[in-house]
Amino acid sequence: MEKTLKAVIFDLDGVICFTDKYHYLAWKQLADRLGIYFDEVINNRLRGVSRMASLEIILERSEKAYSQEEKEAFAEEKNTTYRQLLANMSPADLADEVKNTLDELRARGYLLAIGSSSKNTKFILERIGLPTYFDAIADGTDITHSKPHPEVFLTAASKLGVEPALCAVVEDAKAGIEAAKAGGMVALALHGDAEGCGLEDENLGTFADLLKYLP
Ligand code: B16
Ligand code: MG
Repeated sequence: MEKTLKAVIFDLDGVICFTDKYHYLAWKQLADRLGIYFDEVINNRLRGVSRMASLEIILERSEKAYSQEEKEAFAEEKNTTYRQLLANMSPADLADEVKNTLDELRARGYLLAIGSSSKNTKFILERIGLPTYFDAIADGTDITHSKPHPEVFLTAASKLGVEPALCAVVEDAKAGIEAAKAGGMVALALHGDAEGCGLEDENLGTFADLLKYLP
């Protein structure tokens, strides 16, 4: 890996912490109320995808067509349930491996940022005890184009003041790896459908493996 890399941009859900079970429970509650089939396989398609795009995937199984107004109300309903579930998170949901690796990367001189599709990013970072840890945060509130569009990562790089080619992105979603490559960044895959998707520059076996690739 290039020694000249200056910054690391982390996806949040599926990389820094794991909120997918809460996304699943909240979408499941909505889908059940609407009588729409929803399972873990469909839930996997929602990784890294925006809230409204996630809803469209869920509504693929609906026999009824809904208006834009109804869809916005459904997304809001899901988000209310999701935030109630997120309130259960605490600093115990941040793995020691993740925190120790972040600290070591910072000690090695890298700037650290978050690039997440989630509009709940700041709330989640507060819950896990990292409200002010990162040098920059780009999230769902900053962007109009969701991953695989590179906007969220380009925004993070711009907030850091680092050119995209000198940023590595860590992602668990193939859409995120596509976004990193579209932004001209080094793409590091960790688990999920990012791993082995064919577009990544490296596959990380574990979060701590970052220390092998980022000297
Ligand atoms: P919200 P990431 C993404 O976060 C999640 O992976 C995805 O499942 C979710 O739909 C999206 O955030 C939007 O989240 O409803 O909280 O705005 O993986 O990009 O950190
Ligand atoms: Mg993710």
